[in-house]
Amino acid sequence: MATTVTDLAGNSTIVTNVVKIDKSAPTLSITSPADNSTVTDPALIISGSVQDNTSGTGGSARITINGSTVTINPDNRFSHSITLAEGANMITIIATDAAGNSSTATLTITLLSQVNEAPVITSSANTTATIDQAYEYAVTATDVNTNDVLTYGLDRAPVGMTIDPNTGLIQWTPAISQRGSHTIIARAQDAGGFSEQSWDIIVVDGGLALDVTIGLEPPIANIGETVTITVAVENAAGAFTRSLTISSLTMNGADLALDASGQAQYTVTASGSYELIATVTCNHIARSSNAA
Ligand SMILES: [Ca+2]
Ligand SMILES: [Ca+2]
Repeated sequence: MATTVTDLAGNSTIVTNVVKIDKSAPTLSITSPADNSTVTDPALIISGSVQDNTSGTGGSARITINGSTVTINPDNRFSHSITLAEGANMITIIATDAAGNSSTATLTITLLSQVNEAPVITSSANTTATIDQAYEYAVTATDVNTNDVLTYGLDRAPVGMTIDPNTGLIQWTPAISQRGSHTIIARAQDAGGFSEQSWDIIVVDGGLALDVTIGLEPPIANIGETVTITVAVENAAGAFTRSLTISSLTMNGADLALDASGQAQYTVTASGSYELIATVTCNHIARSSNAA
């Protein structure tokens, strides 16, 4: 900028004055904490650094955090402690230089509850189980007090069901006598309390329905002829037993011995019709089949 100065006598001189205009905002960086952090301690230290194009520590910048002025160290770093309220806290850090240029950083930091609150079960239970097959369900829970150690238990459970107190893993192999509905109540707890989850498990038979058929060879026989009777079993789960009775006008439910392959021989001694009843018992289902 050049200015001409003239006195009353008309003498003049030119005065030169150089004015630098600072248009650069300070560079503000936050080292800690990370934005959107969740913390458990209400005392929070905010640290970072500031650079400006003007000379000196931090250039000519000054820092405020939520309106409070913060000291800038000779290495351009700053560190400032604030006290958080429970829940979400908005923190505004502003660096402003002498020319009024500013940079702003904002942080949202969430302070967790300081009260020891009970854990909350968040998992969904498996609601079906099969006789003789392993049922598993891992109960999982969350706790607002992030460092709490949780333990798990069963407040109501069928015979044989267990839960790992440390992991929450429920294990059970339903017995045949446990077919049907069972109500389970699991809990997750710590020193702050507990929460429960209740659900029903339906225990069903596995696999396909048992199928029993009686075969006759020949299907029609003359007196004195021997008939081979075969009791065939399909879809039995595991071991099974089978038995056979024969009835006629003159005979009321005589046993016919079956061999290991389910066959019996019967020699016809009188004319008429015969009723054969095969009974099959297996681990899961007992059912009869008739053939005349
Ligand atoms: Ca500047
Ligand atoms: Ca807790």
